[in-house]
Amino acid sequence: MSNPKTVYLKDYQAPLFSIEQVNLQVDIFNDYTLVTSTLNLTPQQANQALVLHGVDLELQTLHLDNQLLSTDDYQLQGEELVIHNVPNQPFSLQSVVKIYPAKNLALEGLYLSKGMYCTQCEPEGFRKISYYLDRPDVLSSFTTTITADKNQYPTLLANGNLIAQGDAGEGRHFATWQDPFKKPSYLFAMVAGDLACLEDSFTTMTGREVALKIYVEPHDLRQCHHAMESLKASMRWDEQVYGREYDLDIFMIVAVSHFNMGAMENKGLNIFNTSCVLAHPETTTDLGFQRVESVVAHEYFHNWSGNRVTCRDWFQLSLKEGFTVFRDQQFSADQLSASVQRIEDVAVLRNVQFAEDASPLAHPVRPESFIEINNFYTATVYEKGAEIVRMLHTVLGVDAFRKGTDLYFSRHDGQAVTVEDFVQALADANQQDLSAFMQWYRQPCTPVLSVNTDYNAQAKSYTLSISQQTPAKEGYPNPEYLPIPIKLALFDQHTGQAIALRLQGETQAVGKERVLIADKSQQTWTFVDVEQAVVPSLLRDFSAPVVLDYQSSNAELLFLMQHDNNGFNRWLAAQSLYERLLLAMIANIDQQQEPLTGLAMDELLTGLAAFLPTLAQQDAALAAKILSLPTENYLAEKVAVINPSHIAQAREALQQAIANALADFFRTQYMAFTQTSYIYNSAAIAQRSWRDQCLSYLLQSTASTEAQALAAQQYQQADNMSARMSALRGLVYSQAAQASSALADFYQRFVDEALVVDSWFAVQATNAKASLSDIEQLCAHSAFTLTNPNRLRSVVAQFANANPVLFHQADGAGYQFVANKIAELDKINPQIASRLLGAFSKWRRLENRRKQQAERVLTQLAQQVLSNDTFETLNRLLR
Ligand code: 0A1
Ligand code: ZN
Repeated sequence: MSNPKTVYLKDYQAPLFSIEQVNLQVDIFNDYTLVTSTLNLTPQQANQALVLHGVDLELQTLHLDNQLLSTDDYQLQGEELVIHNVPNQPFSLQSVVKIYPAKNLALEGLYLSKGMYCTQCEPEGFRKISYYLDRPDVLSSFTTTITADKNQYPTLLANGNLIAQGDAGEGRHFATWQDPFKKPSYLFAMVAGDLACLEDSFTTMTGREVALKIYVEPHDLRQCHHAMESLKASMRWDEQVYGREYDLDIFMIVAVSHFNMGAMENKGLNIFNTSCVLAHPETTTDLGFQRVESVVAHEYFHNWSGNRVTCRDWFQLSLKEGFTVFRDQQFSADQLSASVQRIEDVAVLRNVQFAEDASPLAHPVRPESFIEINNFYTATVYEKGAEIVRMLHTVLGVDAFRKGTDLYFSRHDGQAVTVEDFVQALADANQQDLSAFMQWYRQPCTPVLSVNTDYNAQAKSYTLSISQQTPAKEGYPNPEYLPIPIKLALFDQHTGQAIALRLQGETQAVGKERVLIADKSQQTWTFVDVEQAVVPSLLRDFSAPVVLDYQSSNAELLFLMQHDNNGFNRWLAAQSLYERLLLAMIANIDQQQEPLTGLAMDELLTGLAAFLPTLAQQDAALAAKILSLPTENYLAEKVAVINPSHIAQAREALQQAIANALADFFRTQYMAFTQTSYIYNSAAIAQRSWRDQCLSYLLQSTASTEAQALAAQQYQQADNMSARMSALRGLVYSQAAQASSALADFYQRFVDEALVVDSWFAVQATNAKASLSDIEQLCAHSAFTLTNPNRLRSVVAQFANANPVLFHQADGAGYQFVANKIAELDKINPQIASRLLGAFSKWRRLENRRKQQAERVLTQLAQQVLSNDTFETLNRLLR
């Protein structure tokens, strides 16, 4: 295959032309669409050729200042249109191109989703609609006119305000939209369809009325209310917390069934995956409701962090994504439970991002090169990027951080900027030097923070010795020391209370929680007036994205699980204890011994029995989280050589030990669940998650037959998806006799609800007790298709990422199955195909037999003709 081109951050050059105005005329016909674009261009330097991007466009005509150009006047070279002789003053360029949206299965540019026309332009999709300077630092004013058949496509939408509409003859009509804000092409959007609409309005903090509209297929109209409430809550929250007011008179969301990601923040016209808009108690679990809330907020927040202030180039992607994820995490923390939110966010970080950072796919939050930018919409850019912003927030404090973001937004409004500009604005607003934090954007890998403690009873002093080390990586042989904020408290072992904290040299104590900043190879801090031995609570709320290496005793961890007043750290203590036990069990299984029980297990079980009853009463959601064991993927990062079946065995053994020790407790708690009808609020959600956790443990206990009967009953009586789904999952995962009839019933009941059918596929694809032929059968089901990303993911991605035992079966058949799907999919949707390869990111650390199988399958795949997306990811995996 031809060698794809690598793009480097260091080669950045400002654009040679600016585009003041874009006028788009989009004429939709059944077999094709005609796009006429008129650009007003201004050269920024004399005598430069104009090079526009364009992909899969059939050029019809090209006019420069109203003069028709001949094929001698321009060249079409690969993905570029080059015009050598252009005026040295402002000029206009009109192109007419023909495109074929119905054939566009990659879902970038203009495409059809269930008969509805929609667009996805980030990052480089606009070039599939029209010739353009398709880069984020070219900002322009867009006017868009769409013309289409009136009956088939009564709804015609684009960015900004509707300025004209009417009849276009021959049963056609048109609508013209004008966006008053300059924007890069990646924020362009348009829609043509037959859609129903939920309308509402919002009055901004200065009293302006904004029309809110959510467009969906008519069948889905009853499932839009939660998204609308989430939108209004986000708009209010951004005013209150960041002082950000919405800027247009209309804000629209359109839900589409075929979408590569979660959603897209196009100016004034967000386009969403249906999975991130639709929610109804009968079809959506509590987690699904929360996902809608956070994605609606995320896209809305982009209006300022991303749209008003955008990225200079795609290397700066985390400028908008890291900051916006941080903002949506803050928002979600303010809606339900802050500690549960932080637990969930950190779980993703540790399970997904840490794994990426330790794999051949590792890259800095601001990458330095890429072949295909679509491969860099990663957990590192999003989640680690959000952690960097969170550290800056922690170090500055709430008010100083707000001063910083105010300056950032006012200084750079209407500009395309860099990560440096962001950090500099936070620094300038507070006269602080934050430049050391820039290194977090520049180097990959997760730092390890090692802590040693020493209590001197005579001096009543307590010393923390802290060192840091970031693993080296190809291209990054000498990682620098990073500023690592460590939020901590010290708990008196006898009273269980946090003590006042005075560092040596200070005249008085400063609070009971403090932030130390470790920024050297090795540092010590000594606290004085420490009357009794203490237990340290370190890295509270996960104050930095690091691996904490602190050899606490089991007793200390149990103490923190019970006494820490930071809910997140109670969870972290539980995770550390489970991790310690599980790693010992895995090592035993690796050596063909019994997993292990012994003293540590007894300590854990006694500890859980002692404090769970109270915790379940006080904070059921936290209790449910504390009982969730580290995932297989997380544990795989902690062993030198991975045997996925041993990891699963150990986890199952620990689950069973807890289940049997506390079976009576779980049964009583399950039976005490009293909710009658479904409501969506923090307390009700907490109760449901606790019920589900109790049921799931009961199903693992020796009383599983009884538990299966309870699950079957819960399934039948459920009036909401949370209850129904947890019961169905329990039946399937525990191989209950009732599982197959429940699955059949579920499918029949929800056959018309695509998102629920996705979850029906997912439960089966993640069943560790299934066989590979069961999974193959799911792909043979009439409802399965490769052309809908949600459906595809519900089987293939779920299988590859969340069914480790089957995916990693020792004969390599699981790998082969996924590789075959990737090869097939790569011809249809390269973005998603490339993403699926992430399931192989640990292949080099697998035990020998599996490693050889994985290598064989990946090398075979590399022999094929591949897209740039898949080529790049596969090369990084094999390199
Ligand atoms: N900016 C969006 C994510 C997104 C990226 C690419 C897409 O298509 C290729 C779609 C959406 C977000 O952060 O929500
Ligand atoms: Zn985003």
